[in-house]
Amino acid sequence: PPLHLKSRCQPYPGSQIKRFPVPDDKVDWSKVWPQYLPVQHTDPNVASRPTWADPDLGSKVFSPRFNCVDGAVDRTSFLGDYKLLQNRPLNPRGRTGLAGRGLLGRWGPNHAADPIVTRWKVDAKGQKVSHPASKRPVLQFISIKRKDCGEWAIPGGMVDPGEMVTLTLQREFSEEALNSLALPAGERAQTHQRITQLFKGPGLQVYRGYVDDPRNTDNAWMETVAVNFHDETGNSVSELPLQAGDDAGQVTWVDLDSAFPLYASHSHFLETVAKERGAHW
Ligand code: RP5
Ligand code: MG
Ligand code: MG
Repeated sequence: PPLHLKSRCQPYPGSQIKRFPVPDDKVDWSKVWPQYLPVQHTDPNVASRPTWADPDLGSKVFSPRFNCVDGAVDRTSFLGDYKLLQNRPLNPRGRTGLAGRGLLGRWGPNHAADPIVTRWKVDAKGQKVSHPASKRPVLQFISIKRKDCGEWAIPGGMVDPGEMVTLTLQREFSEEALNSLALPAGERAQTHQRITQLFKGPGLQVYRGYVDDPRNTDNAWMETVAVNFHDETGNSVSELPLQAGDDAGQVTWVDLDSAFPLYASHSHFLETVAKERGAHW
């Protein structure tokens, strides 16, 4: 499993706040560490109670049922039951140096979905391109450049309350890689049709679990389901009118390669795609 590294990044994203430094051997909660004094931080935007965020713990209007599907909000973790310390959910992967929710809306797990749309890389004659080092054919995936941090990433996003993950995968891909939210109604319908074809199959689930996301805190963390939608001939996906939208600043096809730096633990998901399909990594 990916290391708990980005979850300890300095400074905390969207702020100047320095996390309490956590050395590798103190990540695990089972290591007794009385000196540990995480910085408390909940982003002002999260605290202002947008629809996607929980109220503060301790607020009279908020009695979450942790480790349960709580109304429309899934508060269960793919890692099994998480512990609570003084009523706050504890990050199952360990200490991050920051308490509170930071930039995340939910206490405990924040569920996302990551659509990995792939095709084979081909030359001008339409022949598959093999990597000179590994001699394996190269896969390409549709990647977005995140506006928040400028890093390349899978065009994933949060599962809305009550939403089926299959829908989140298609919706986030449409919003971030096809800019569906900004398209005129006619074009939007056309895009929807095209994309429904691609996403109607089950896809290949390559990951389900914790994400080593820089926004993670001791009490709030990202989890995801990453699914690969592969177009063997490449014909239909190559025609998609790529246009960055919502939290994406750019969108393009990127070669799968272990050396290409990606957001959070996205590289780990792509490695599984490459291995499963016998591609270069
Ligand atoms: C990552 O954050 C997930 O893997 C997913 O790609 C993304 C969801 O957050 P937003 O893109 O909505 O910020 O942890
Ligand atoms: Mg999004
Ligand atoms: Mg997103």
